[in-house]
Amino acid sequence: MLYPEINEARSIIDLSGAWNFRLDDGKHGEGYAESAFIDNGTLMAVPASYNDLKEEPEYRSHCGWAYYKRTFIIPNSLVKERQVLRFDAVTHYAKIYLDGKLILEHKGGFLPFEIDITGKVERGKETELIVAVDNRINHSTLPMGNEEGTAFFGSDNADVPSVIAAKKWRKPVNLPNFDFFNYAGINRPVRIYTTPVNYISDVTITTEIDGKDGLISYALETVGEGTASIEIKDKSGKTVASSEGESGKLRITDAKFWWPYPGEPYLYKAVMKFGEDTYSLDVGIRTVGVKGIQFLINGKPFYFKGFGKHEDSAIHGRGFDFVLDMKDISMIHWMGANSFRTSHYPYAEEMYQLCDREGIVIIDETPAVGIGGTSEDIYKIGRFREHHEDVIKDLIARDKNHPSVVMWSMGNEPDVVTAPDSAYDYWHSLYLFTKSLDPGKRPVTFVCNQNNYERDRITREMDVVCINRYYGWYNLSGDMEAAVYALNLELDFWEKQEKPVIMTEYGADTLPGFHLSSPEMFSEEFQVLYYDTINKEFDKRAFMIGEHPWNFADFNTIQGPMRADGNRKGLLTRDRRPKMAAHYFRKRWNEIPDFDYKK
Ligand code: E8X
Repeated sequence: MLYPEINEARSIIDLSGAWNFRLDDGKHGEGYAESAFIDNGTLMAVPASYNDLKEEPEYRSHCGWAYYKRTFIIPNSLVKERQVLRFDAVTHYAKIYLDGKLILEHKGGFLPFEIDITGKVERGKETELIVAVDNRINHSTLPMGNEEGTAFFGSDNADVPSVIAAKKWRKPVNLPNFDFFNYAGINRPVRIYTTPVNYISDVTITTEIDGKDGLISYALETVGEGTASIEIKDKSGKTVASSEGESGKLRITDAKFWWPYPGEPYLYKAVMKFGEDTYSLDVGIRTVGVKGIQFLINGKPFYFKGFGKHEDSAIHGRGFDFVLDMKDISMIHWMGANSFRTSHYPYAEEMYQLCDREGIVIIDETPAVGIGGTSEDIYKIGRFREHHEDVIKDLIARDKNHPSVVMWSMGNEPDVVTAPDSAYDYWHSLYLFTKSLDPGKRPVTFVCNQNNYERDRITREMDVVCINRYYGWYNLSGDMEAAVYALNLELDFWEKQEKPVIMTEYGADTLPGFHLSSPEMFSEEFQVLYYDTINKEFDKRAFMIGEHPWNFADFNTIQGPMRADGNRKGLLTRDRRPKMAAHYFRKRWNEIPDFDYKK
């Protein structure tokens, strides 16, 4: 799916701003109801989560529908163009109404969806747009919510009978089986974009390296009449290759390749034409792959230095915040990092575009988090497989052309030990499905939670083993001597698997400004001790090819007995101020090379 762009053939109408808004009051039946706007509600910012933008508690505790409304008009100058209404992300379920008529529904809160509205709006008339948004989570959604009382992070603590946390005796509540606040709303931009009636509907670009030359394979999908062509321009605007036709392979002699920062993330511009239409795309010539226990970028062994992140900030919630993304890129560079995982859902497209330009490597993750949380076999009682496949299809369709994306993560911390065989069947088939969809043939993984690694049959089958371990925090708490012992027992196991391993999460909740002469949990000194102790163990293992502390920054969660104003494992505070551990990693990572760190 192409990201909207303005050029000589295409235009954009941005629908950001203050929309009419109200939470469903539960008195008008399921879903959208005209009555939702009996009064004109309040005003709500788009794009943003609605949860932190008002002061009444129901904005954070709401479970169910919310309604947004605004009008728009198509300028006369555009009425002859093809007009498309695009939502970059509406969390989690959306119903779209044009002048009161349901025209589109979409499940999934982190990927774009769109509808051609050409001819659906009257010339010169204000058209009413209503977006109904449902924030409910359960065993059919990704991320997953508990459906009864089985708890994760205090949504219903262990000594409370599950029936109390169930929905029987009160109006439904969301029970997230994941550790981030269930921010909801129109979280990313809404736009109407136009194209000529004969247009380019999709582009697929893959790249290879042949000695000093780069090879760019391209395939256009088009609608209507026209002839297709492509030009590849270098940074100076000089055309270095061109071709006619809707597909082909172009050789760039003496090419400049895309390298992670501090290497040069060189980008060419592919300019495609079809009839009156034109579309351009940044192209980074690079290769990725796994060889033995190494992850190769451009044939060289890469070491992942970075983080698990969140799209999370005060006020905005999970709402798109380009300024914050720019700040995060700056902090990533400042810490000498080279990568991050889009934990635990696809991020806004603009962040991937920034990473293409800034040379930051991305592990691109689906919203499949929280799969489990029951004593039963979640793969038998859950209702999420079809949606999971849809999400993977849409994720690859959206992000397949980014040089910064080097690996797909099918999900985070699913339960793979309660029912190991059905877990294996689920994830192995999904792994093959994901591999089949990516024209770029990127490695595929999922992220495994702390478990009985000998009982877990599936993690070891991934292209790269990605594990989250909290020895010294959630278990063997504060006892770093025992943590090192237990960690090494497990690393001995992974050594035998002969796969590259990334520690995709490890960390310690840390209260900024809490200092102790003798490091103990929650102090800044302990966070440094924890990381320095564990990193020393990684440095002894050639197959450990990456370290991603959890988390880049503090972030908001549901309330619970282990969350003091959210999750505090950040190297940075929520407003991006460095704790001691950020300074520790800045020193460490600026001394570790991106390539050939492990001989
Ligand atoms: C944590 C992280 C959480 O924030 C992340 O979304 C997924 C969790 C660790 C689970 N991984 O809690 O800070 C470890 C459980 C071990 C018992």
